[in-house]
Amino acid sequence: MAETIDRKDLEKKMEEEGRLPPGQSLTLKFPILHYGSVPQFDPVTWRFKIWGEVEEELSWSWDEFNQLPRTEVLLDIHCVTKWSKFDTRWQGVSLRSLIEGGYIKLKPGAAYLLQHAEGGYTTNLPLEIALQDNFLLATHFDGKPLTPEHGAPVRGMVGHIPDRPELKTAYFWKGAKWLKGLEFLSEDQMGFWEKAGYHNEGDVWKEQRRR
Ligand SMILES: Nc1nc2c(c(=O)[nH]1)N[C@H]1C(S)=C(S)[C@@H](COP(=O)(O)O)O[C@H]1N2
Ligand SMILES: [Mo]
Repeated sequence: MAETIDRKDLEKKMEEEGRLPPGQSLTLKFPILHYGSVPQFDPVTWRFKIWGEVEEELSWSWDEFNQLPRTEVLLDIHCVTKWSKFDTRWQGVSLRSLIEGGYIKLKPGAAYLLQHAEGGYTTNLPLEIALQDNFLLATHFDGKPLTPEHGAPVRGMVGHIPDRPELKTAYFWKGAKWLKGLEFLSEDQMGFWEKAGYHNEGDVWKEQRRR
């Protein structure tokens, strides 16, 4: 089958370029993976909240969220269930730009981020990673608004940027779909899969799948 040949060839190319983490295989599809059901998005009642180690708690409406500075990033995404998707193009808001732009004022003790999603899903990252160029509050994939299944209207995104080996990359579960809140913490707190036995750091290059 032509598709199989394409997939294998591309996978080999990614491996040769050093872009295929250990134990991963390339997919041309875009799998949908989550725990629980897909929530409804109501742009009128939706709020995005920011709390914890911040000088001021925030609550943005969908209109307000859409006025934040925007950026685009190309990411290779790696799911712990072993599929990888390359050169995915995302648009949205960089967390670092919100801090640098004074939209969010962190307290000096802030060191970790806990993403809170609709339905109770959570996932944690150190700010060291959440403030890198490969973490995004994404609203669009490939120029189109996120579909409900992929996390509309906003999801956390973490992936690898080719030729940026200095950036740490975590598995894709560390980007919460249907993101509703960011909690800044002085001490690390495990999220949904982390508590269930997945690795707290989840570095794709170190193949940190489970604890
Ligand atoms: N809210 C929420 N976000 C989530 C999950 C989830 O169960 N709930 N699963 C994670 C996992 S394990 C993966 S691989 C990606 C899958 O994103 P996709 O369905 O857009 O491929 O979402 C992540 N974000
Ligand atoms: Mo995953």
